[in-house]
Amino acid sequence: MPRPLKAGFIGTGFIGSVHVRAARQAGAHLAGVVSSTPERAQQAARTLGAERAYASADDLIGDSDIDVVHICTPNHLHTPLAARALAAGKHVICEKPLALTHAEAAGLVEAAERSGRVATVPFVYRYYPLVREARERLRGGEAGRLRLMHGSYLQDWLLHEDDDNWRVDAALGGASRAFADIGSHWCDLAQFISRQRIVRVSARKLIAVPERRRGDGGASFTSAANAGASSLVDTEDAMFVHFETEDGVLGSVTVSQVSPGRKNRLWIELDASEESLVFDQEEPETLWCGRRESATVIRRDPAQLTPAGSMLATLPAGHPEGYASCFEAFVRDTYTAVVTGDTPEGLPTFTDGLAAASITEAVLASAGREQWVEVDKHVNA
Ligand code: SOE
Repeated sequence: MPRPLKAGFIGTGFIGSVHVRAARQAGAHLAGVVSSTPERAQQAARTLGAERAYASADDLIGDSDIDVVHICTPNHLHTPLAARALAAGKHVICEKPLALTHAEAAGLVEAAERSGRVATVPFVYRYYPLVREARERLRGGEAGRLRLMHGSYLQDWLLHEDDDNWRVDAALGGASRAFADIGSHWCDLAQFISRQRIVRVSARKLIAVPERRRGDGGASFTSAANAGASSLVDTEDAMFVHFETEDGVLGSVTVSQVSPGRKNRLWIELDASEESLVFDQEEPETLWCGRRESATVIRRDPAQLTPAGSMLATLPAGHPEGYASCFEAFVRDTYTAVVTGDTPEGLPTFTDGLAAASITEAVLASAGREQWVEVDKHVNA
């Protein structure tokens, strides 16, 4: 029997621990972790059940025993760490946004191609069985010709001026905050389900909380402790985007991290000529299919879904699955690609991370110029 893959994790916050659990579920050996301090790394290694704490990211990357490096750090470290891990011959799973700029993301795609290693980005919402079902209904022609895509991705964890997080600081999180962090997920999902690329955008941005009291760096989805001095904010709390795809499908999305009561509400509707399809990631056990005569709610019942959907359903109907199951399926597919050399259908790679970086840069350019911008032609324009 082949030995289990050895995985190392750089970053042990909320998302780092999600990666560790998914890797364990996929059968990896949890070789070690790196955190922002050696003490935190030791604590995380104990809590998460990893073999050891490394003193630095370079120590982990330099360990010839490790096969796969998971990068779960603040955004500004993604590019340098992913480049070093690929150069050291590691397979890489790098959190989104893959890079702070289109140019950096393009460099990583080239580095991944040169290395021949597997390089993926966790656009994990692709792994909901009912997302695959919606994709299948459009592919099979059952829903008719796609005309419109619209929806929103809303959170409230950055609602108040004393809500702080490293993402607020453009030097650590990048010039775009809400859009790069969660709008990128929505656009990836829209493109994945529709199999169409977003090619033009028109955007407006909102900084609803222009000054924030800085805290301790703040973990995602928690309020900052010890709120300190105020500083000006230059990353957006919300973004409104109109877009057009390569086939002329029109769309719009509202992205916000300041919508009271909304925790992680990714909602997408695709309106085709015969049927509208609605997926709400906070209610992921159902897909709403509307027709003029009647509307149906499709449930995540492996016995009723098409093979594309049922292959991702791990539990019988009525036993709710969710975000963690998606993450597990994504990590399992990445490891399958490492072991077999074959890319499972729908695996999001660095190329998809680059596509998200292109859209983000176009959205920022459009919001700045207040005009429509072509996604692939905006760079250095
Ligand atoms: C915070 O907004 C966050 O953790 C994102 O960074 C994730 O990608 C998203 O899945 C949930 O929200």
